[in-house]
Amino acid sequence: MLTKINHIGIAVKSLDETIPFYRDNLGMALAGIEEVAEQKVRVAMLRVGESLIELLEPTSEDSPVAKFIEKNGAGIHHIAYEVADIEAALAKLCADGARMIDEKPRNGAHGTRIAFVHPKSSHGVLTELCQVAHHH
Ligand code: CMX
Repeated sequence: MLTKINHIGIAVKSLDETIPFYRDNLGMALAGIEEVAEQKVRVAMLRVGESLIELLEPTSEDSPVAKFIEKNGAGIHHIAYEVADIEAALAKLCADGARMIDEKPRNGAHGTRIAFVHPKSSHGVLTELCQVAHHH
Protein backbone atom coordinates (compact mmCIF):
# COMPACT_ATOMS: atom_id res chain seq x y z
CA MET A 1 0.00 0.00 0.00
CA LEU A 2 2.81 2.45 0.91
CA THR A 3 5.50 3.03 -1.69
CA LYS A 4 7.99 5.25 0.16
CA ILE A 5 8.36 8.10 2.61
CA ASN A 6 7.28 11.14 0.62
CA HIS A 7 8.20 13.70 3.28
CA ILE A 8 8.70 14.46 6.94
CA GLY A 9 6.85 17.54 8.14
CA ILE A 10 8.69 19.82 10.55
CA ALA A 11 6.91 22.68 12.33
CA VAL A 12 8.93 25.90 12.34
CA LYS A 13 8.26 29.40 13.60
CA SER A 14 9.76 31.07 10.57
CA LEU A 15 10.69 29.68 7.15
CA ASP A 16 13.09 32.56 6.57
CA GLU A 17 14.99 31.73 9.75
CA THR A 18 14.98 27.95 9.20
CA ILE A 19 15.61 27.46 5.48
CA PRO A 20 19.29 28.58 5.64
CA PHE A 21 20.15 25.67 7.98
CA TYR A 22 18.64 23.03 5.69
CA ARG A 23 19.72 24.63 2.41
CA ASP A 24 23.13 26.04 3.30
CA ASN A 25 24.39 23.96 6.24
CA LEU A 26 22.87 20.61 5.30
CA GLY A 27 23.07 21.36 1.57
CA MET A 28 19.54 20.31 0.59
CA ALA A 29 18.05 21.68 -2.61
CA LEU A 30 15.07 23.96 -2.05
CA ALA A 31 12.35 22.51 -4.28
CA GLY A 32 9.76 25.23 -3.70
CA ILE A 33 7.81 27.41 -1.30
CA GLU A 34 4.04 27.47 -1.38
CA GLU A 35 1.13 28.65 0.74
CA VAL A 36 -1.52 26.02 1.50
CA ALA A 37 -4.39 28.29 2.52
CA GLU A 38 -6.70 25.39 3.44
CA GLN A 39 -4.17 24.22 6.07
CA LYS A 40 -3.15 27.74 7.15
CA VAL A 41 0.53 27.05 6.51
CA ARG A 42 3.33 28.19 4.26
CA VAL A 43 5.51 25.25 3.29
CA ALA A 44 9.04 24.91 1.98
CA MET A 45 10.05 21.61 0.38
CA LEU A 46 13.69 20.54 0.50
CA ARG A 47 14.93 17.51 -1.36
CA VAL A 48 16.95 14.74 0.30
CA GLY A 49 17.41 11.74 -2.00
CA GLU A 50 14.00 10.39 -3.02
CA SER A 51 12.27 12.07 -0.08
CA LEU A 52 11.51 15.61 1.01
CA ILE A 53 11.65 17.62 4.18
CA GLU A 54 8.58 19.83 4.50
CA LEU A 55 9.06 22.89 6.70
CA LEU A 56 5.71 24.18 7.95
CA GLU A 57 5.24 27.76 9.06
CA PRO A 58 1.81 28.70 10.45
CA THR A 59 0.11 31.61 8.67
CA SER A 60 -2.45 32.26 11.39
CA GLU A 61 -2.89 31.73 15.11
CA ASP A 62 -5.58 29.09 14.56
CA SER A 63 -3.40 27.03 12.23
CA PRO A 64 -2.95 23.42 13.46
CA VAL A 65 0.79 24.06 13.22
CA ALA A 66 0.55 27.17 15.45
CA LYS A 67 -1.24 25.06 18.06
CA PHE A 68 1.45 22.35 17.77
CA ILE A 69 4.32 24.83 18.24
CA GLU A 70 2.59 26.44 21.20
CA LYS A 71 2.31 23.05 22.88
CA ASN A 72 5.59 21.38 21.84
CA GLY A 73 7.85 24.03 20.35
CA ALA A 74 9.27 23.66 16.85
CA GLY A 75 10.04 20.09 15.80
CA ILE A 76 8.90 17.02 13.90
CA HIS A 77 5.18 17.32 13.19
CA HIS A 78 4.20 14.43 10.91
CA ILE A 79 5.39 11.71 8.57
CA ALA A 80 3.90 11.35 5.10
CA TYR A 81 3.85 8.04 3.25
CA GLU A 82 3.31 7.96 -0.46
CA VAL A 83 0.54 5.76 -1.80
CA ALA A 84 -0.35 4.94 -5.39
CA ASP A 85 -4.11 4.96 -4.72
CA ILE A 86 -5.22 7.17 -1.84
CA GLU A 87 -8.90 6.13 -2.06
CA ALA A 88 -7.93 2.47 -1.67
CA ALA A 89 -5.57 3.26 1.23
CA LEU A 90 -8.29 5.30 3.00
CA ALA A 91 -10.86 2.57 2.46
CA LYS A 92 -8.53 0.01 4.01
CA LEU A 93 -7.72 2.17 7.05
CA CYS A 94 -11.41 2.98 7.62
CA ALA A 95 -12.33 -0.71 7.28
CA ASP A 96 -9.63 -1.51 9.84
CA GLY A 97 -11.24 0.96 12.25
CA ALA A 98 -8.54 3.66 12.20
CA ARG A 99 -9.65 7.10 13.32
CA MET A 100 -9.14 9.43 10.38
CA ILE A 101 -8.87 13.21 10.40
CA ASP A 102 -9.79 13.13 6.71
CA GLU A 103 -12.17 10.50 5.42
CA LYS A 104 -11.80 11.89 1.93
CA PRO A 105 -8.59 13.13 0.28
CA ARG A 106 -7.99 16.87 0.24
CA ASN A 107 -5.50 19.07 -1.58
CA GLY A 108 -1.95 19.33 -0.23
CA ALA A 109 1.09 21.23 -1.45
CA HIS A 110 2.39 20.82 -4.99
CA GLY A 111 -0.71 19.20 -6.45
CA THR A 112 -0.73 16.27 -4.03
CA ARG A 113 -3.86 14.66 -2.58
CA ILE A 114 -3.51 14.00 1.12
CA ALA A 115 -5.33 12.54 4.11
CA PHE A 116 -4.31 12.43 7.77
CA VAL A 117 -4.73 9.59 10.26
CA HIS A 118 -5.46 10.90 13.77
CA PRO A 119 -2.43 10.58 16.08
CA LYS A 120 -4.62 8.72 18.58
CA SER A 121 -4.94 5.91 16.04
CA SER A 122 -1.32 6.03 14.89
CA HIS A 123 0.24 5.78 18.35
CA GLY A 124 1.27 9.40 18.77
CA VAL A 125 2.67 10.04 15.29
CA LEU A 126 0.52 12.24 13.06
CA THR A 127 0.48 10.19 9.85
CA GLU A 128 -0.27 11.46 6.38
CA LEU A 129 -1.07 9.54 3.22
CA CYS A 130 -0.02 11.33 0.10
CA GLN A 131 -0.70 10.64 -3.56
CA VAL A 132 1.50 12.64 -5.89
CA ALA A 133 0.13 14.22 -9.06
CA HIS A 134 2.18 12.06 -11.43
CA HIS A 135 2.80 8.74 -9.78
CA HIS A 136 5.47 6.56 -11.37
N1 CMX B 1 1.76 14.72 16.29
C1 CMX B 1 1.40 13.90 17.30
N2 CMX B 1 0.38 14.16 18.14
C2 CMX B 1 -0.29 15.30 17.95
C3 CMX B 1 0.01 16.22 16.92
C4 CMX B 1 1.10 15.88 16.07
N3 CMX B 1 1.47 16.68 15.06
N4 CMX B 1 -0.82 17.25 16.96
C5 CMX B 1 -1.64 17.03 18.00
N5 CMX B 1 -1.33 15.86 18.59
C6 CMX B 1 -1.99 15.25 19.75
C7 CMX B 1 -1.94 16.20 20.91
O1 CMX B 1 -0.72 16.07 21.62
C8 CMX B 1 -3.12 15.78 21.71
O2 CMX B 1 -2.83 14.65 22.48
P1 CMX B 1 -3.31 14.57 24.01
O3 CMX B 1 -4.81 14.55 23.94
O4 CMX B 1 -2.72 13.27 24.47
O5 CMX B 1 -2.77 15.79 24.68
C9 CMX B 1 -4.14 15.36 20.65
O6 CMX B 1 -3.37 15.08 19.48
C10 CMX B 1 -5.13 16.47 20.34
O7 CMX B 1 -4.36 17.62 20.03
P2 CMX B 1 -4.78 19.12 20.21
O8 CMX B 1 -3.59 19.94 20.52
O9 CMX B 1 -5.97 19.24 21.11
O10 CMX B 1 -5.14 19.55 18.75
P3 CMX B 1 -6.42 19.29 17.89
O11 CMX B 1 -7.19 18.10 18.34
O12 CMX B 1 -7.09 20.60 17.73
O13 CMX B 1 -5.73 18.94 16.51
C11 CMX B 1 -4.96 17.35 14.94
C12 CMX B 1 -4.83 17.88 16.36
C13 CMX B 1 -3.84 16.37 14.70
C14 CMX B 1 -6.34 16.69 14.79
C15 CMX B 1 -4.86 18.59 13.97
O14 CMX B 1 -3.62 19.21 14.15
C16 CMX B 1 -5.04 18.21 12.53
O15 CMX B 1 -6.14 18.12 12.02
N6 CMX B 1 -3.92 17.99 11.80
C17 CMX B 1 -3.96 17.62 10.39
C18 CMX B 1 -3.76 18.81 9.51
C19 CMX B 1 -2.39 19.37 9.64
O16 CMX B 1 -1.61 19.06 10.53
N7 CMX B 1 -2.03 20.26 8.67
C20 CMX B 1 -0.75 20.90 8.61
C21 CMX B 1 0.16 20.23 7.58
C22 CMX B 1 -0.34 20.49 6.18
C23 CMX B 1 0.48 19.86 5.08
O17 CMX B 1 1.36 19.01 5.31
O18 CMX B 1 0.22 20.25 3.92
